[in-house]
Amino acid sequence: MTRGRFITVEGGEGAGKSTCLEFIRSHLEASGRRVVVTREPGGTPLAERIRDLLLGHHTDGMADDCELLLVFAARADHLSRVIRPALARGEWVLSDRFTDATYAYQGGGRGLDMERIAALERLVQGDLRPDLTLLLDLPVTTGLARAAGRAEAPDRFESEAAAFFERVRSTYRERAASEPQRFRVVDAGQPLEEVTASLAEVLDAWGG
Ligand code: Z5A
Repeated sequence: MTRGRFITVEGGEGAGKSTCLEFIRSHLEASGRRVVVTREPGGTPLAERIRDLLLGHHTDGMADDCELLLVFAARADHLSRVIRPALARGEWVLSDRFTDATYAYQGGGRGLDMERIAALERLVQGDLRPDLTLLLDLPVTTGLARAAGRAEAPDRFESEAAAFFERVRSTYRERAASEPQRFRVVDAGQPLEEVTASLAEVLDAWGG
């Protein structure tokens, strides 16, 4: 059986990933793909528990290396129970964030060594990389203004300063520029109908 395709959606705070994910799923399904929608950190019961640890506030904080290892621990479970089996069944996997987020948040945001992240990536993923990564890019101030409209209290990442999100955005953009064959950058600062029209165009042109 032909292996399915692995598509990831990335972006900073308030980029509209959750909003766009449903559009992407229905666009792919309309062209006959069987699609599994998932997210990181999370995607399995155990990885969702790790997500709670990662996003929750802790009185004594969390060591940066602990955060990095928890992200990859969750990813290992997600890969072995959801992503790899679905791809092997010929299904398409659409994930809200994946390892580019680790480079952006733990590498760019926290300043951890990119080589150590790359070593964990090889250890946990082997050769598996997304086939296509859609980067929803927008100015940090626009994203933070959108996120400020939410009812829930900010989680541990959302509580970071604007400078942290500027480093996250720069890292995403640098990664997109260095891997143009895998990344497609979509201007997420446009009105939603224009963002979804751009996504449809990108998906149709890529084809899989
Ligand atoms: N994290 C990490 O550190 N390392 C890793 O390896 C991984 C993750 C995988 C949780 O991710 C955190 O985990 C994340 C990084 C870290 N922290 N942060 N920040 P998440 O994806 O669950 O969290 P999030 O980035 O905060 O996602 P979100 O809350 O779901 O936001 P979003 O999906 O990008 O945006 P949205 O909810 O679709 O839209 C936000 C609002 O904007 C909403 O009111 C929309 O109606 C509105 N919106 C959306 N698009 C538009 C447009 N085009 N115009 C106007 N308004 C819009």
